[in-house]
Amino acid sequence: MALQASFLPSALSARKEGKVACIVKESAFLGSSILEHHKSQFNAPVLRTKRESNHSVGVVKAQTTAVAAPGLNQSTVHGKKVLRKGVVVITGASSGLGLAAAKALAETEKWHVVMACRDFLKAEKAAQSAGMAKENYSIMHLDLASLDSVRQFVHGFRQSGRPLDVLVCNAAIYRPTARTPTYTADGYEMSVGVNHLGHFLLANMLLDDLKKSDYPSRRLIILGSITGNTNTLAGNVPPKAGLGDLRGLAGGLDGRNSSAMIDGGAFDGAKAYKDSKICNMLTMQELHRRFHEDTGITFASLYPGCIATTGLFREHIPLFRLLFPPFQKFVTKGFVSEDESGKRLAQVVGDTSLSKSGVYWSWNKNSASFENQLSEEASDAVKAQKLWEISEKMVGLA
Ligand code: LMG
Ligand code: NDP
Ligand code: PMR
Repeated sequence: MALQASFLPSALSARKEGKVACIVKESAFLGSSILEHHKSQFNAPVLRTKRESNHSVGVVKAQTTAVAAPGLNQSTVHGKKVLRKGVVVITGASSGLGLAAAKALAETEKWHVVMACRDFLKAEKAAQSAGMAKENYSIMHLDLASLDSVRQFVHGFRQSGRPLDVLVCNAAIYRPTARTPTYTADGYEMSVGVNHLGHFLLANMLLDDLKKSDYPSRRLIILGSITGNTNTLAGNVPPKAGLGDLRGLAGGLDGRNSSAMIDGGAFDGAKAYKDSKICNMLTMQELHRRFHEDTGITFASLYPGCIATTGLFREHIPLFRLLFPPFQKFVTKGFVSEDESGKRLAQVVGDTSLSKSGVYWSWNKNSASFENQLSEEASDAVKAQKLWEISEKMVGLA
């Protein structure tokens, strides 16, 4: 992973010179009045990739030079308020929920989606096959399994000159059949390293950018899940999530000096994922406690429903992958399509009715959103603070 990360382009973006056609009507997203047929020149940043040979290791190394261009600020045209496109960064937008949300947001023409992905070509193909118009998205490289890559992403994003209005920490891996742990470039167990620690650093670094945004509603969203909440039936399917006293995390989560599991126990790939989701939900609440009042930023988490068809289950046994979707559709009735889940996440990104901070959103069977209750552990403020402090050290912020 370490090698892979350092040799991949740090930031890539498809070149775009888009024109933003705005529409007159009360926007469902943020409810601002937008002017019809007002074509605003939106000079999207052009990130040019300069490939150069790295002779010492004989591989191609990419560098990026960014040409910053100004965004379109809120202004008044013919007496009407014109809201510039919102800029939303979505991690792991190359498949599943992230892609579906990117598509839903891009289709509104009110958002420019920065798809932060580890596989540039996969993301480009995914965006194209989803029918996303070129001016509504760009792709930047981000491998959450490397903290260096996270830092490079932030640097590249800033160089692009775009403002940041919403960050969605969506990417995740799930390794239910793994018998032994694998590790990130920084030596942390992979599921927690990618799903929690990579996002923890990203969120902390990009907080400054969110603070600078002049957009009416700035948001930081982290995906949670029902399976990390032991106050539900799904959360009681073994192995159950549980962080214990965080001794494995405090010990470095490296499987050598300490356990590869947060609670210090024996490695279990499915549990590591569920643990990482508790971390995600605790982090959202800790962000809310630390920063909401001062910054006005909305911090939120959500359970989008059981999207049983996504790539998340790619490592599960074939029988599971075959039976899981009908099981969720007909037995638990918790199934949700990728399209529907994408719309749900898009609501949390931009809908005015979901602007409350510190909330874990869920949807009922009629797809109406509600504020859900987190399990005792996933809402433990003392644990959240301890998790924050240990995580800060692990990602080099403290
Ligand atoms: C653990 O296994 C692993 O040990 C761990 O390593 C990790 O991978 C973890 O969370 C991930 O999973 C847990 C899991 C493995 O075992 C169970 O969940 C045990 C219960 C399995 C029994 C399911 C009974 C469901 C009853 C439904 C009633 C039938 C209605 C039919 C409706 C069909 C609609 C067309 O489990 C698996 O990997 C899957 C094993 C498949 C069991 C086959 C059972 C046959 C029943 C067929 C009905 C379809 C329901 C499939 C349910 C699969 C989803 C769990
Ligand atoms: P997918 O596997 O379809 O999508 C996960 C995305 O994360 C992919 O784009 C993947 O990239 C990316 N990713 C994985 N590892 C890294 C990495 N190291 N760096 C950057 N990106 C990475 O899964 P889902 O769409 O189902 O999951 C999305 C989110 O939704 C997750 O947070 C998950 O926990 C949550 N969720 C999902 C549920 C479900 O039922 N599916 C239910 C509840 C929550 P690549 O395409 O290159 O593999
Ligand atoms: Mg679960 C009762 C409702 C329900 C819901 C909403 C889910 C969601 N699951 C439910 C029930 C059950 N599941 C039951 C009764 C069983 C035993 C048969 C069961 C089993 C099961 C397995 C083996 N479920 C799973 C797995 C997985 O491997 C998935 C997982 O844990 O991924 C971490 C999973 C899931 N069930 C869900 C959801 C949303 C998932 C996966 C996604 C996630 O949490 O991100």
